[in-house]
Amino acid sequence: MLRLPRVYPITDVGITGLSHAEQVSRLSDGGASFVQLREKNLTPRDFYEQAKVALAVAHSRKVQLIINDRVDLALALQADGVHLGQDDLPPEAARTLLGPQAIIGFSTHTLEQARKAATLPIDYLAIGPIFRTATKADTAPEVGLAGLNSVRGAVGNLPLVAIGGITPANAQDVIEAGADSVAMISALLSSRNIADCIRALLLSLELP
Ligand code: TZP
Ligand code: MG
Repeated sequence: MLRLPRVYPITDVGITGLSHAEQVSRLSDGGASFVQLREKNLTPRDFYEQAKVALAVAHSRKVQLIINDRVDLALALQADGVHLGQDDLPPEAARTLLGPQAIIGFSTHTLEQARKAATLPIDYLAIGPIFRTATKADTAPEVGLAGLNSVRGAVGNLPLVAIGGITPANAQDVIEAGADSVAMISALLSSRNIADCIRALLLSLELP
């Protein structure tokens, strides 16, 4: 069973103005051991080039790195895995392509989707948006802490990542509602010092 760190950082070039590689470097300085690269604007060719550099940085620091959306890039780069949405390649197909060792994560937005996802060949499930977020356009309705708690109950001990509107101020509540890990984009990446921010979060959310 995959053991995710309490904080699940996701890169965003638009928010930071930094390359994916530089974001991985700063996150790793703050203690991140797992990062998702998320890129919605570059061509596949340019994302491939950027992800290649980011992966070299990650692996030189023993950070696991997974790629949002693109199974082809994950495969070509030998990344640690992929994070898929409801409209991406199905997790079964990704598993066939990437093999048993790859980390495959899958986004869900409702209890029903989460129930179905729990039967798929995935390593963790993401549920969100938990709260309102400006980072992703056209998100599904907010799941809320009660919704998150129902998902926790429905998916057994499958690793569960909560995403959407999570900040240092509400992260503890999200963990208490049943998430194993909190994904963060804007709250982490728009902080003055990314490394200090994730370091403090990892410390505060550590298991007792
Ligand atoms: N999926 C659901 S909400 C979201 C994604 C990618 C955006 C999360 O960003 P933030 O800034 O942590 O709210
Ligand atoms: Mg996606």
